[in-house]
Amino acid sequence: MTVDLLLGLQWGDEGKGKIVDVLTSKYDIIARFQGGPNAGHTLEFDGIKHVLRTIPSGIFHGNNINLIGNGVVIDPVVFKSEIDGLAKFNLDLKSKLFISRKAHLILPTHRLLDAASEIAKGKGKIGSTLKGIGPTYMDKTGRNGIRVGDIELADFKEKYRVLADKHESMIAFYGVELQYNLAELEKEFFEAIEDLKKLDFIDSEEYLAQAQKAGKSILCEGAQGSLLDVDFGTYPFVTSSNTTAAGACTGLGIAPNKIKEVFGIFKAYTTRVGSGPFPTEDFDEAGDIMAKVGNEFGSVTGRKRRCGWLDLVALKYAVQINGVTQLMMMKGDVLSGFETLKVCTGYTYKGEIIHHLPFNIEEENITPIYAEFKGWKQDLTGLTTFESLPKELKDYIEFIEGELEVPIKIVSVGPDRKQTITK
Ligand code: 2SA
Ligand code: MG
Repeated sequence: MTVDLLLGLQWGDEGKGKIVDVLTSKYDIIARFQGGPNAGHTLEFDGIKHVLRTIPSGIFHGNNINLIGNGVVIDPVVFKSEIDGLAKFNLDLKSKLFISRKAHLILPTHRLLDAASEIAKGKGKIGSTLKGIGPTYMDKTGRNGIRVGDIELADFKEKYRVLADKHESMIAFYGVELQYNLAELEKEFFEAIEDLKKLDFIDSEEYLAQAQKAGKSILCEGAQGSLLDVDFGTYPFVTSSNTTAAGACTGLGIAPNKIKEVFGIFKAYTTRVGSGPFPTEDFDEAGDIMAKVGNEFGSVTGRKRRCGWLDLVALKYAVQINGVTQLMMMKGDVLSGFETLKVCTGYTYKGEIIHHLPFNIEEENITPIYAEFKGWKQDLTGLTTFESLPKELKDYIEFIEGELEVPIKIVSVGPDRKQTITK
């Protein structure tokens, strides 16, 4: 029996989808524990590129079970399009994919509320993916939410009506201009609910408890990144769930002492999409090169990602909060060609040198302190062994491991499953 956990250590888009995909053959169950269709996990294999939103990244592998936990929020409409998109792969979804009855549903009006809230915030907007994530988690913690299990109950439509009507009055309260046809959105929603019902709803915490007793291995799959955690991220520019290790316990009902390995995924540089502080953001050529070579465009919204150098202060914080036991460095290949690489090892903050993330980070009050490294020219995308990596990259890796005090076990040098170097 093993329960391991995989999560992103930065602001999302670290390449979790690829690593889960590489690791899945080792696990019986892959379980998503938080977030919703604001995630976009990109998998590439056999020349095919596929983006998953709510469905765990183990879906393409053999016989493993994929589970959507209670901590996830599900938009039936997005989910339906995800299922439709998988049709060409001929997967037996009914036997491979289960949904927790306790997962909350994203209603069409949650999406509208998300949009209204962002418009009302104006310049201070979060840069939400507008998938209704925030309003759905608000209803969950406010004890007003509708859960997947409610679909099976006789009063589901009434519950829906009460909540949707309340949302409509809240949208009106925002007083912003928003064009929508609720009747159409609701038609689409209830059609998608019928599709959702074709899959099995389960009491997933019980299922996972039994699976552990039966000796099955479980990989918990995180979405977004640690710095978007609602408690520990760069609040309020965060998502509305716990993206850190604790989220796996509450989002699946797995006890903390059952979790063994915590795989922390990070990019060899840093990206962020949406608003909010990003101390090492590079507004010059380097940032542009990273965006271009790394193809840094959001898989959900298509937005260009902000890019910059690796921030070891932020990374150390994420390693600490999550109890990371193994690191995986993604997109090392994107850094090929730079004369010099920079790594942030501290900040100057209000005239002092600090080595932690302060409560109030704003671009104006924080200046990164950088260590510099010699770059390499070699193209890495065809390399298959750690020994064959350029010396400069090995030095870069060694420095990061020394600072974080956790070994880097995997170095990814391209999007394909095959472009994964194990150390
Ligand atoms: P929301 O939609 O309300 O949760 O947005 C709040 C903030 O969180 C950011 N956000 C993200 N940033 C990067 N990647 C995200 N998803 C990844 C992807 C998936 C992943 O799109 O590929 O790596 O798991 C994601 N989701 C939310 C958003 O930009 C706002 O700043
Ligand atoms: Mg992504």
